[in-house]
Amino acid sequence: MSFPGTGLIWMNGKLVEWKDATIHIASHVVHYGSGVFEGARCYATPKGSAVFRLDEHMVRLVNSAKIYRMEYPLDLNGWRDAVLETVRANKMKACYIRPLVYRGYDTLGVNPFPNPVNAAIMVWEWGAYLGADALEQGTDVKVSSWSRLAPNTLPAMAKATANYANSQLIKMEALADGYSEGIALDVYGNVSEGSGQNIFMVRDNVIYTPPLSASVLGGITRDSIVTLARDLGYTVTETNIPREALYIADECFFTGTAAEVTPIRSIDKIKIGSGKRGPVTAALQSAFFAVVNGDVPDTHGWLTYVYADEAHLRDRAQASATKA
Ligand code: PPE
Repeated sequence: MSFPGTGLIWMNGKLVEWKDATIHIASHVVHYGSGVFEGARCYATPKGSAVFRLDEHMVRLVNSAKIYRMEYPLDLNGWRDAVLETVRANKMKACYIRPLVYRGYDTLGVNPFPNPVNAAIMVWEWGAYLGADALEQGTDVKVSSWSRLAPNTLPAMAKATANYANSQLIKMEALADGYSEGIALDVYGNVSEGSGQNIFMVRDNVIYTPPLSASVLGGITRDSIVTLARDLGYTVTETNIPREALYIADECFFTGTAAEVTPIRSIDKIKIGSGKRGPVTAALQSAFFAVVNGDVPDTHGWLTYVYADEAHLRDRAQASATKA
């Protein structure tokens, strides 16, 4: 994926041309990784374009900023409106959405406080993260020699730009060794997550994923898959997973906004299950894509329609009626 280089980017409340959306090299974020961000997706549904779990993404953004003591003058409604405005301004049908809150330009030195807190929202078309083939055939990955963030070093629950230095080490090692992605363990040796995805395994029809205490990001796709799996009657358990449990699992898969639901067919050159997308993964993939593409009723109230507020309100009302 490379950028088309056109379109409008939201910067501190103004929509500016792609080429003009620049910041100064002395900005704090460039030197010290002082930024937090989000990644959400807007899908084209039969009722119009809809952002998947917009509110949950914006809550996580606000919480990431809170952890890093960044104050930005937008509340949840403000963020929601800004994202929708940016998607609309770019007339996007389906896109990836990247809001970013960062420390800007005033003074260098580790102390971030003198610098202004700025924000931007970019949208662009981003296809299948690990390739369209991977969604069907599965992908080949390795366990990384890099561990995920240790507790009390960098906060894994914050989606901070700084965390992605660790992600890049994991990803580069995997690519250099001929794999598409790496799975990092936590510092205790339990399975944590991919460089930009949560991980699940299936054994004897039970679904397992590591808990938040295993240094994982609280993925919104992860939460959606747990919910959809339970809707389908599966037992889902959040528990520490030893590395070798992955090797002998029936199925493994990644989840993430960018990666969506990607089957894993081998780990460290060990075939997982049949070495193909397994039936549970396939069922969850179908359930996930049916919801995001608007092919089934939005019973959880996960879709925010971009261009037609009526459809959005109707679906919300339906969801709360179903829950009640
Ligand atoms: N763990 C990490 C480390 C992570 O970066 C992501 C998302 C997830 C788990 C899954 O979270 P969620 O998207 O809420 O289900 N990674 C984002 C950025 C990927 C990138 O390359 O940039 C994403 O998927 O949008």
